Amino acid sequence: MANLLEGKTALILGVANRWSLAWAIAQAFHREGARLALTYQGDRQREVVRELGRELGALVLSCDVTQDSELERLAADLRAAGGGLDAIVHSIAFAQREDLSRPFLETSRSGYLVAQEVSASSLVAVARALVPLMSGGGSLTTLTYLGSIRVVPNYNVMGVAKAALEASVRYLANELGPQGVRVNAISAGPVKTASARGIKDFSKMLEGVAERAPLRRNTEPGEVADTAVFLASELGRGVTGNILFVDAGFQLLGM
Ligand code: 0WE
Repeated sequence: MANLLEGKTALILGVANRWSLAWAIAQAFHREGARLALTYQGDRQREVVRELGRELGALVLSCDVTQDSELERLAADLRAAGGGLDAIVHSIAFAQREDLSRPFLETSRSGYLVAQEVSASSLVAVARALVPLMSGGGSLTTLTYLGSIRVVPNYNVMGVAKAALEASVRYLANELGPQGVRVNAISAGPVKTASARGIKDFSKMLEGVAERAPLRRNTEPGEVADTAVFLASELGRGVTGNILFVDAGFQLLGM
């Protein structure tokens, strides 16, 4: 594998730190010759992501994906920096911590809406603002999880948001296909990122998956990243509206 993304420009949303799946994807895109822009959210992440961006010669911009005005500014900044986009990776999710521990039945209206806004609605907003930069077609990829289609203890409101995200992938793929823009999701097995920190029994979950998954191990960030490369590259040209499992085979188990 070499230079599968030569000559392409990619935008990656959702790098928080070195453990982020978005960072593994950024490194793989860089390895394959892509020109990169990264976005981060909020002052707390600015210095970390600027430093990471420096390592890959990436343009680093701030963007809160719940604000259309920020997405419009991002689109304008990218146009100013030289125009086109060939690939977008959306690797963003959030639910209130208490909604990932108490019973799903106790999810508040506001907690439900926050999870939907940040984790699902943002994909549509990103597509609306940034697909206009994909004049030569392109690829939009998001990250999802098995909890969208099966009950995973405590995933709760995030499972509902990921279900909406996956349905959004299909509707966007259908509408954007005619302009050569493909839309897909990668359903990654659990990975110990900052998002997983503090989730009750997460280490036990990882052990349980590694024991039972057909490949008898957990998912590595680099495997998710290489699948994102495939989807963004010409190799993925026939794939749209799909949810690709990169999970050591765990999803196929019934018992
Ligand atoms: O999508 C995710 C993580 C989503 C997530 C995690 C947090 C923790 C900190 C969204 N919002 C927050 N908000 C916080 O305040 N995953 C696929 C990882 C994950 O999270 C889980 C999992 C798995 C797997 C939560 C409960 C059960 C399983």
